[in-house]
Amino acid sequence: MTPKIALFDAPSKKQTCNSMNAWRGLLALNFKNIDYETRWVEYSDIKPVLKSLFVPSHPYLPNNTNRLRLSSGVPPNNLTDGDFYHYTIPTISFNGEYVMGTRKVAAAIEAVQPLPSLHLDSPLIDRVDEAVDECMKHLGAVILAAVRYGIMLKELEEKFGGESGLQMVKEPLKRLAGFVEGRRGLFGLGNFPSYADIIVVAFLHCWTLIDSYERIVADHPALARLYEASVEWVKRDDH
Ligand SMILES: N[C@@H](CCC(=O)N[C@@H](CS)C(=O)NCC(=O)O)C(=O)O
Repeated sequence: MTPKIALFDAPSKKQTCNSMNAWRGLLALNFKNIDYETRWVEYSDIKPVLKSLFVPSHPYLPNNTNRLRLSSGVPPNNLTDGDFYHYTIPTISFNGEYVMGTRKVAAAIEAVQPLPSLHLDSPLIDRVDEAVDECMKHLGAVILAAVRYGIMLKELEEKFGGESGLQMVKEPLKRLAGFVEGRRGLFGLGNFPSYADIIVVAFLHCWTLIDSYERIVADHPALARLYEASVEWVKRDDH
């Protein structure tokens, strides 16, 4: 029998999953139809809660730190302790063990139940991850404003004007769509889904949370088709 897994996640205002990183873990669990329960932890409590559970700490860079530092002229290898999260979500626990970090969580889920496979050895994963990171460099703060404070993208645009993050994200978004366009099937690897698709779907799903999904996929029907094909994995998001 599959052991019961707990997924540590930070809740949106509606007590549903809103973090793109946590969604990767959640989608992997849903994809494999593995039972789990969510442990909600507010962002400010991630470190104290995981520390109190003796989760081994690990220095994780927030998704796009290296690229942000490069674009601001700060060498990426000049990182200080403060640049890292030492406790992050997603974290999962099963059989009394804790696993933290998106890739390690995916590997642990794959080990718990190997089929259907996430195809974690696919080189597509790094390429997709990199394109999503690039998008999040421009759009991450917008998602955060919406899910944490309920301020929607349209409101931000009306209030502050300026060049929309959506304009700046055109190139990496095109790259992302390129990974699924023109394949034999709906998915990055063709006819069967893999973790690379989960990374894309987690990203796209964040945009449904802030009512801007249509704007993100407008020019990229292949991304819309991937999201629609993945709708079963997206259903469970709140327990
Ligand atoms: N690179 C990490 C990034 C995970 C991450 O950035 N998680 C955020 C939430 S989306 C987090 O836990 N932040 C810790 C905090 O806000 O204290 C991974 O792959 O797991």
